[in-house]
Amino acid sequence: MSVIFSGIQPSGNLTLGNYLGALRNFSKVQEGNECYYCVVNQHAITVPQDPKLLHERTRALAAIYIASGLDPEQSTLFVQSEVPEHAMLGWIMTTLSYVGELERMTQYKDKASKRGDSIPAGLLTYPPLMAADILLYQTNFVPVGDDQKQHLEITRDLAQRFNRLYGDVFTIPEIYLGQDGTRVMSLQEPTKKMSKSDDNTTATIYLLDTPKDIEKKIKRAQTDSENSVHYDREKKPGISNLIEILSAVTDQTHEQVEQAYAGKGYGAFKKDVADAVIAVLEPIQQRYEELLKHPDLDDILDKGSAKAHAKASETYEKAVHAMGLYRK
Ligand code: ATP
Ligand code: LTN
Repeated sequence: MSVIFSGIQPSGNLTLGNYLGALRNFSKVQEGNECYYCVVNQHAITVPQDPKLLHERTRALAAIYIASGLDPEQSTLFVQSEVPEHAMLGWIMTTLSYVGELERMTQYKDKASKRGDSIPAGLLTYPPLMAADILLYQTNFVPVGDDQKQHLEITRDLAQRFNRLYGDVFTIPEIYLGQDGTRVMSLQEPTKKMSKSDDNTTATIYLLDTPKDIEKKIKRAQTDSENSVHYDREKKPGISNLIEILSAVTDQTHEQVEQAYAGKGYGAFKKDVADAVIAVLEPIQQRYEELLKHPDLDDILDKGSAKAHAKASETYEKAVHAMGLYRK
């Protein structure tokens, strides 16, 4: 049995990228493992958030977790800010981090470049908080999209640094990318990743988009003029992205998709991609609506916090004792 930990920020409406790159793998690995899935609201506040929206999105994300297949009996679902050890160990990890290594993170560089002269310090210290999330649970595997590789590397470095200085306290975690490490790209600029914070909403399929919107967005997705469904990330990024999406939602290889559409044009292909995406998202949307209204959701999160807290505090105590950060 392995310990699995992952988190998503309640910082916007979830996308098909979040689902195929992360969420879907969460439920695939839950059986037979000890899993913790967290709504990382303290990471979300590394950029300004509207308080009311942040509150709503926190609950909504927990409902999406369950709607997309997480079973609260098998997995511990909780909200980061309800387990204070995350921020507490986050501070310790910050003290072990070097400014230079934090400044090299591509996510930091991307997000900081959009903030002019007022770069929140939390954007820089985001990785040590993420390391704390993972290390508190003695995690073996972290299912995330491949854009998080760098953050996983620094988490491993911090764990090793701590263990070298103060003795073996933390398990060294590994990234879990799933079978193909799907990275869903923007429908409008297919060399960029599909992102929930993209201003151009036609570039992004949201998990809660209506079937009509999904159809429209896929129909308008950028392709090329060849009219041949053929996988080539470099030369045909738009079509390759759609092939990847169809492969992922129908559990086929790229080759199988290419074969099925040999001699067919983009019109028919796009229609099938849209239908396949809708077929995966509709049941998730139905369950989500039911859950959001149900009082069980808060019970699940209350129990999740208590369970997560029990494990997190055990690790935290070990860490502060190893460091001499205690009195009695
Ligand atoms: P933002 O775009 O606002 O920075 P995000 O969409 O990247 O946010 P996160 O909360 O940072 O969302 O990521 C949640 C999880 O979804 C992570 O594991 C991340 O790797 C994964 N993920 C996000 N976008 C994609 C994508 N386009 N393809 C595959 N996985 C993705
Ligand atoms: N940085 C992650 C979100 C995140 C996370 C974590 C993922 C915060 N803490 C711990 C896995 C484990 C992202 O997806 N942007």
